Amino acid sequence: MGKRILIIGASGQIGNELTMYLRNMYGNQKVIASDIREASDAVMESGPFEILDAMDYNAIEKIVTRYEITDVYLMAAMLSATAEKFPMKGWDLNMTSLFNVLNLAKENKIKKIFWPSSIAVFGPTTPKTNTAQHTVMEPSTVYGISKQTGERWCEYYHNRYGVDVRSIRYPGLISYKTLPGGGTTDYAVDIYHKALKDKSYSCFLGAKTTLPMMFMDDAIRATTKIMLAAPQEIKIRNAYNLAALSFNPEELAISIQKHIPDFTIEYEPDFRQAIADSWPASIDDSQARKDWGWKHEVSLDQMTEVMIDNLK
Ligand code: AKB
Repeated sequence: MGKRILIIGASGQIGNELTMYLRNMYGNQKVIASDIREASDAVMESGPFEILDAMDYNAIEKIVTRYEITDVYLMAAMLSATAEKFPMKGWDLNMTSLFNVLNLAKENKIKKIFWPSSIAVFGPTTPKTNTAQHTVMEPSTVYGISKQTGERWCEYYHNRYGVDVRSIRYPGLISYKTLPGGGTTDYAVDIYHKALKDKSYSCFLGAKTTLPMMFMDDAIRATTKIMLAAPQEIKIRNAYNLAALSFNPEELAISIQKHIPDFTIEYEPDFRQAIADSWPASIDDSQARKDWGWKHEVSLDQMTEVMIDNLK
């Protein structure tokens, strides 16, 4: 039997683009999109879609059986800023959805899982620059705690039950197709929309807040690459560090000013500043590069050009 994929969280920032990319790779009917709400027109019109609550094990199991799913990409999650407002809801969603797919794999109902982790697994005591794969990890946000715990469970299910689960620690992701929702790195998407609309942006992070970031095309490439790798190449079964860019709001504004010279930015840090301050500024992803050949392609200025051209 060939590969049949279920994307849980296909309406979100990553899920939307991942669905279209995988449909292109494997064929529209082989990639079942699902979410608690309807997805973009592109996703809804190009292949199967199911309304699905990631917290409902029985509902996921039914879809897995009906479509004979082999691989699940679990992209549903509550991100860092929203989870600080709703800590228990964030914890419940992020953990229950993960256990649902891990248990499906444990019971041999699916073969392979992709589950995204995040740079949020690191915390204020983690070395800030070139943060290593193995280092101090004391996350201070609910989202970070859920991702770090999730990583431990992924490794446990792999070691104990042989579950083929693969994960990467996404940095902030930037795309023009779908808006992010509820993250601390969302400013780096928002800024492009406001630059084109108003020529000014009020940033909720300070000018010098450097964070690891990545253009969505690179993130999708990394996601599909790790899933295509031979099992023996995946040496880390919690989650791989993954890096591309590191910049702060001031540097991003300068990149935008190359296209919109009268663009201005001001800084009004809010509660998200403390979250950003607890995360690394740059990431050492040499292990991902060595184990499964990860390589980013898009620079800051290239990303700005694509963002502005497409949002215009
Ligand atoms: C967030 O800001 O919460 C996410 C992330 C870094 O995982 N974009």
